[in-house]
Amino acid sequence: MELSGEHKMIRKMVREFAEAEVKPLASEIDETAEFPWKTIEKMRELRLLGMPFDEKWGGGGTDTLGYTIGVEEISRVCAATGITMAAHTSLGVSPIYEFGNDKQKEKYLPDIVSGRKLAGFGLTEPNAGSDAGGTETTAVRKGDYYIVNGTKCFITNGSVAETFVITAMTDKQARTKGITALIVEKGMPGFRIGKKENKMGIRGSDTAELIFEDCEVPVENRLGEEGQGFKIFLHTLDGGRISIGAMALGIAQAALEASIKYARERKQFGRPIGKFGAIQAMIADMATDVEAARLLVYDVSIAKDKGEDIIRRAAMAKLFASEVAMRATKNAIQIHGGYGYMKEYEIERLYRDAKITVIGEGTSEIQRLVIARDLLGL
Ligand code: COS
Repeated sequence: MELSGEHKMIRKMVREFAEAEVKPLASEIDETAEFPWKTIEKMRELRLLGMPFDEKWGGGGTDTLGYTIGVEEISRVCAATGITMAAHTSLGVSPIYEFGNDKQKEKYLPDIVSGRKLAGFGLTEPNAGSDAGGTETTAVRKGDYYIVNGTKCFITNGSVAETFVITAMTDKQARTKGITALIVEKGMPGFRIGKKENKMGIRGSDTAELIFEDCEVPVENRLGEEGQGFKIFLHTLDGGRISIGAMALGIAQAALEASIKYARERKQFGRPIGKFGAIQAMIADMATDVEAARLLVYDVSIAKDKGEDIIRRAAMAKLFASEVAMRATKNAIQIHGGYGYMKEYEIERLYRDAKITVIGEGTSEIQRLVIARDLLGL
């Protein structure tokens, strides 16, 4: 796909930044699982934490495709930083940007769109993963407040973000139509951060529990009406799935580039291993996969800005790109042989980082369910 001059510039700018500032830390934050605050500060200065939002709120003013390219480029060098950016932007900021009233936008957007404060999204619970409607967190109205009780788990940016949008049940009988979205802030009485997770991959990103114990959330922090929370969240996840597709694409691109470089340099049986058909086939398939994933992810990014229905296409792009990332990183290790298995070569990190993309923001099984339901209309 031929990109416009503006999109090419975005790629160039983000790639230069990623190579210079993000890549040198990728291995270290993977090893130490330390959140890359210094990188986040630099991303804030470049408006990389609010790329698709209006400049009046401190955003980058790009379209969704520009943002997709941004997440792809950051993830190409460090998926942990990529997911931090994607979760903040697509899951943390977007619901307030799209569904907030004027007062909520004025109160929250300047800080989170500019990235002065990080944002997160609290949907998943110990007993509500794929079944996102199974939310057990409750919000009981008491005067001008909701009293919130429950636990959210596996929340990206959980311990580093200051503003979250969460789901809570306000009417259990109404099932998914009884779920309400609330904006919560760190520091609200009764809201605390629980366990910080020790993960297989994307280790430099932050994942933590959010715990609510009789937390008082002002009614004015309700996003939309009571009962609209489930649809707000599913809509938000459609956009989030594009960003996970972009992250997977960046990881797959990195695996492809490393494999090409290694296949040209590594000599066995007196010649570069890239001369052997078995290696050529893996590289050819990897490149074809990456190209196809890119087309799907870019196409749905453009469709989103046109206001088209993207539910199926976002699921397809995320499903395909994440499975491409799995295949590409697996074969990149195979091409690198023993060296690929060693931490020094940084290929095994790509493999570990790729795995979350077939799980987070809806497993591959859920994406197939969303696609099939849409096609079959059942
Ligand atoms: N955007 C807006 N509304 C949507 C929607 C979407 N993408 N998808 C469905 N809806 C609506 C439906 O139209 C339905 O509305 P009505 O009741 O008015 O008809 C309502 O939401 C409920 O939908 P549905 O009955 O399909 O809900 P289910 O509980 O059966 O399941 C799935 C929905 C499985 C698709 C949903 O739970 C899901 O996406 N699960 C995965 C969650 C996930 O990704 N978790 C990871 C979070 S990581 S941040």
